[in-house]
Amino acid sequence: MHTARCAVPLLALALITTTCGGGDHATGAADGLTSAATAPAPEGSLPVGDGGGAVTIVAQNISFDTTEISARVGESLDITFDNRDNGLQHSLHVRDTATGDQKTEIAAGPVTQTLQVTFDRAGEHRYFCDVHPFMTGTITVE
Ligand SMILES: [Cu+2]
Repeated sequence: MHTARCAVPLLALALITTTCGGGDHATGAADGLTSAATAPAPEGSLPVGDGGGAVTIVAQNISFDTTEISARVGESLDITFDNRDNGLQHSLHVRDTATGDQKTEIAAGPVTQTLQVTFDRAGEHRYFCDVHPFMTGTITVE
């Protein structure tokens, strides 16, 4: 009998390197992205500029809704002129500001315009519409 069995035992080198520490879980959970976006949100209220005032004058039905305004010498007054007369032209013309007369362009509504005026002397200052001179008001400056 001649049975030659070449039984080469494959010693499987089971080098199973078990890397312990299975997966680094959230180690650095305390860093970074805490988005504390503190947005200072000024709302849509009328901005009162530093040291000045603001007022809105509406032109509607060929008249100003505001005809009495107060202001102070040397302080700027931001006027929003809101022409709501559809298809009708108005302007806002302010007399005797620190830089002379100031006025918006004559424009047909609906349109909103702005005018910033400053007065260098006290008293009553008239304003009116160039198209309709009977549309008038007074800014009392003190
Ligand atoms: Cu007018």
